[in-house]
Amino acid sequence: MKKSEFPDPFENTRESKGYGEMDDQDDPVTMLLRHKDVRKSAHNYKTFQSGATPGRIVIPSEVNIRETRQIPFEVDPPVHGIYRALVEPWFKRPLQPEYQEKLAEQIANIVDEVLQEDSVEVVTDFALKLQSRALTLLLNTPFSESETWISWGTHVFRSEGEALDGDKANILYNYIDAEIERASKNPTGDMYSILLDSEFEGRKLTKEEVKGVMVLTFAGGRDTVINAVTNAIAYLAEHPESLERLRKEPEITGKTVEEMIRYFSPLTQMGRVVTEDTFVCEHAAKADTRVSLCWASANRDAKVFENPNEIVMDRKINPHVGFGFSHHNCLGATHARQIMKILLQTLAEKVGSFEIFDCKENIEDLHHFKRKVGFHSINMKFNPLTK
Ligand code: HEM
Ligand code: EMZ
Repeated sequence: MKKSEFPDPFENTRESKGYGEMDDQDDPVTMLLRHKDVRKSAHNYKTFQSGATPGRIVIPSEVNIRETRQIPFEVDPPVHGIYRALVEPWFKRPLQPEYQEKLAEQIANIVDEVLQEDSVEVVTDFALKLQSRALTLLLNTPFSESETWISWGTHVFRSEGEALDGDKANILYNYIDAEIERASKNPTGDMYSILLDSEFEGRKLTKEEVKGVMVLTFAGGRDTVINAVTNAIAYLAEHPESLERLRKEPEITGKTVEEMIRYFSPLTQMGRVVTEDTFVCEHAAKADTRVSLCWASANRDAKVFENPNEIVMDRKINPHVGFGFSHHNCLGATHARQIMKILLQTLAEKVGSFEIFDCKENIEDLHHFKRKVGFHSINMKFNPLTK
């Protein structure tokens, strides 16, 4: 099997039953696997809520390592909409040309750096660096902060071999607390200062609310972006004809980004807490149990996507749910899409070919399902394009 192939572990169960079951720290999860059910349930916040105990909708559950409610992620309508409207303009800044120019410069620099190397470990020396540096643009903080974030590794709550790491989480919380104190004493134009100055129903946001937005911004956009970047590079390494196509038909780049997000589905699933006894796929789901919206499975549903297990670079109709669906759809998607688009353009412009030496796959263990979501490491060489 190719290194850049990501098999669909959900196919049989999705087609035969529509739901899967997994255990997670003695709080089991019923996983919704079909595109239609995932979209319908994402919309139905009254029965499937996000605003449960902080951390519970995440799989693996973060209730033991987190008390701060992530905003607007762990809030339901109608209050969700008020918070969301507050932060949305900030998250749309990646649409501005100046933002894109700075991002393009960062990406060009990092590609130029790896073109000099005989061997590059893409996860740490490329994707993590790129994600951290780009985040300084989203937060509007000094570039030098990215050095600190790089030192935290690829996930802010998890370490390799340990599903949840409380000590690691505390590093992030302490850092954010200190940044909020700094910004409240000496406001700048950064995200902390802007949030501290925002109004929610006639009062200023509290520090705890600001922390809730910031924890989410650090956690939600980290391994997802790292996996999207790494997997895209692995794919182009094994499909030189696709890299060539991006050079010849740059106008398809936006569609290719969407298709890669569908195929790789960097966020496998997200949970909801059931508020009343109900049924999913004729299966009883009791109040106060969890269901999950399995984006990764929905994105391979053959009822919706022709050739679901292939990357069709210019797929015309692509209603993927890789960035979620309905009111909680990904706020970071504007930023993530720009990263991916500029990355593909830059690679097409500067890289002639890649050679993969070896890799260690990152396989999520979802009880009955084992899902490849990315790589722990992948060593390769980037060869320059010679004109
Ligand atoms: C929500 C995926 C990057 C911030 C979501 C959701 C998904 C998702 C599936 C929906 C969660 C739900 O319904 O419960 C992804 C993927 C990414 C990515 C695949 C990269 C390829 C980012 C980045 C940021 C971010 C870069 C910010 C730095 C958020 C936030 C929400 C969210 C704030 C919650 C929105 C709300 O509740 O209204 N993301 N995400 N994400 N994501 Fe992302
Ligand atoms: C949470 C989540 C957000 C969670 C939209 O997804 O991403 C996960 O990686 C984090 O662990 O805390 O932020």
